[in-house]
Amino acid sequence: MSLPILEEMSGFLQKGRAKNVKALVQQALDENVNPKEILNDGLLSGMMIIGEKFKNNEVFVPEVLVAARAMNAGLAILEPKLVEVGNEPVGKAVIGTVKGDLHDIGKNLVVMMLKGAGFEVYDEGVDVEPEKFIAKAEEVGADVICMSALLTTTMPNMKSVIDSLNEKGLKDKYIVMVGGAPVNQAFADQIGADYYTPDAATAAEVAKKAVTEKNA
Ligand code: B1M
Repeated sequence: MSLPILEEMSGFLQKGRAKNVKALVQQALDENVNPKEILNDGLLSGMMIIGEKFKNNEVFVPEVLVAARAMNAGLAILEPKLVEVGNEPVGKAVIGTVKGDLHDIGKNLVVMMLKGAGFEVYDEGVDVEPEKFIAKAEEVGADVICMSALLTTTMPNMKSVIDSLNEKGLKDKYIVMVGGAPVNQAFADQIGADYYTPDAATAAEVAKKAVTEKNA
């Protein structure tokens, strides 16, 4: 059983009430509720319920969209508490959701965790063209390229980025990481990604370890 305030937050999130979600996240923080508990039991739990209803045709795209907006609004309030930004710069990461894909909640979580791990993060947003990942990485001198995909139909666009890196002779220059609900280790191996991680916190841990090892 989660705290009543978190259940209320989850309910508002499901209704897409961004203002109420933001206010409750702030209230929960003021009441010293653990930020991870707020994320998991207040925000993500609401999103999971919406996802299940979406799958069962009980709610449709507009409802999911407003719920996602409320989720992102809550995340923005939570971010400074969730992420104690490391003082030591670790490296640079370019991140985005791949071409054709508009899902950004998981990607936004990875951004936060990477920042927390000490990365300078260049967030290219959603629906990112393969060449844009590469151009940005070249421009800023990135160490890591991170790609997120939530649709089985957009996962192949991760391969396009890796293929293009190989064609340009740039693959070894970057650590390429992939993730998102339909992605798994077998797919990552198949397309030649360096790392697959199942969640945002692990993504940041693995990115930090990989960059440190590469630069050692
Ligand atoms: Co969409 N959607 N959606 N949707 N949506 C899913 C993904 C779906 C599974 C729902 C379902 O049918 N059950 C389904 C995909 C089916 C499939 O391909 N297998 C689906 C569909 C079909 C669609 C549309 C096609 C629907 C339509 O139009 N008919 C459409 C596509 C639009 C497009 O992208 N071109 C669509 C649209 C949308 C909205 C725009 C309405 C909205 C997105 C809004 C937004 O993101 N701002 C939306 C949402 C919200 C969802 C669900 C409900 C929730 C996704 C989410 O945010 N989860 C989703 C159902 C579900 O997942 N249960 C669904 C929470 C988030 C924290 O999890 O992103 O998985 P996730 O991130 C996790 C890990 O995966 C990981 O870290 C996070 C946890 O720490 N991770 C990484 C993510 N990226 C990573 C990268 C890494 C490492 C880890 O390294 C680089």
